[in-house]
Amino acid sequence: MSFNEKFNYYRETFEAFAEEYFSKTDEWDLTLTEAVKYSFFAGGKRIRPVLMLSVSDLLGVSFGKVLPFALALECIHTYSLIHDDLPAMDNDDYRRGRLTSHKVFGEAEAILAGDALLNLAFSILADECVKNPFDKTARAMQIIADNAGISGMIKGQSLDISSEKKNIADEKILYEIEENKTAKMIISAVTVPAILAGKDEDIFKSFGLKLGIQFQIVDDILDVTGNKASLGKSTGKDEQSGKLTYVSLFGLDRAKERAEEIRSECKKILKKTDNCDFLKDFVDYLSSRVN
Ligand code: GRG
Repeated sequence: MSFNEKFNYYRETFEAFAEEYFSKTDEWDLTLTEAVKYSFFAGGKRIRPVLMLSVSDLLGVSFGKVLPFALALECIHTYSLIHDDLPAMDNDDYRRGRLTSHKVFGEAEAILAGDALLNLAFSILADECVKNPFDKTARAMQIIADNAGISGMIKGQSLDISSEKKNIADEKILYEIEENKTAKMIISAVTVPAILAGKDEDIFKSFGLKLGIQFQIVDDILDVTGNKASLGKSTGKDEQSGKLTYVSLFGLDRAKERAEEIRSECKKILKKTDNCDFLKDFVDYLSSRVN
């Protein structure tokens, strides 16, 4: 299978599982259910579930076992996008090619849709712990919680907002933002299968960190060079709001060079693992988004 075929296979496997899961949620309040599904099925790339399924394939973890974790992670990711788009945060009108949740359902409903997705994630993970009361399941849930929370994505978002407000231009803080806001969720995607398989997490953790930083720098570059039609969201926002990004600190050319350097660093880490062609191609796929 080519990289694209495999990517689509993982993506469709995830999509079918998510659709089946959400089809059983009709008893929920109608407007809120609609708001939750509107964002969840808005056509995101599903990068985190795809990565989780590919590492599971690599390590021999069954999809049946890992899919609830992928669903929980994508619920957390979707909630973070809904909240990030709110007027109190990035104040965006478009996401995933359509109007943002608060533009369609109003702010209160958008906040609740995000809250519902976050709680749903932990409900799904708790169900897994109840069904499989083993250390590995609880440890996988712990990693997802820590990486999404106050020592992870939320910390990164908070640093991002405060650096913007205080006009901070500091490389150390930039790295902390990239690491926490973006990379920690990617780290969860690639380490959960290793935990479930009882394999060494460290290689996947360091790969996830590098890949996440590459992902964020590519996102910063696309905010300058990309367009709304292909990205599905407004561009030029970082400069407008005075955001601290790799591009704002070092310029576009250096950001492109750095993305290339990190691409090689990701590949170097993968040399320590067998049969990881899909992950190597994934690194190239990320880079290709800006080339
Ligand atoms: C609100 C707690 C809280 C956190 C928000 C996700 C986020 C943190 C901010 C969004 C802005 C941003 C640039 C985040 C970095 C991660 C990133 C590039 C997210 C977009 O992820 P994609 O490209 O989106 O995977 P799709 O729509 O494809 O799922």
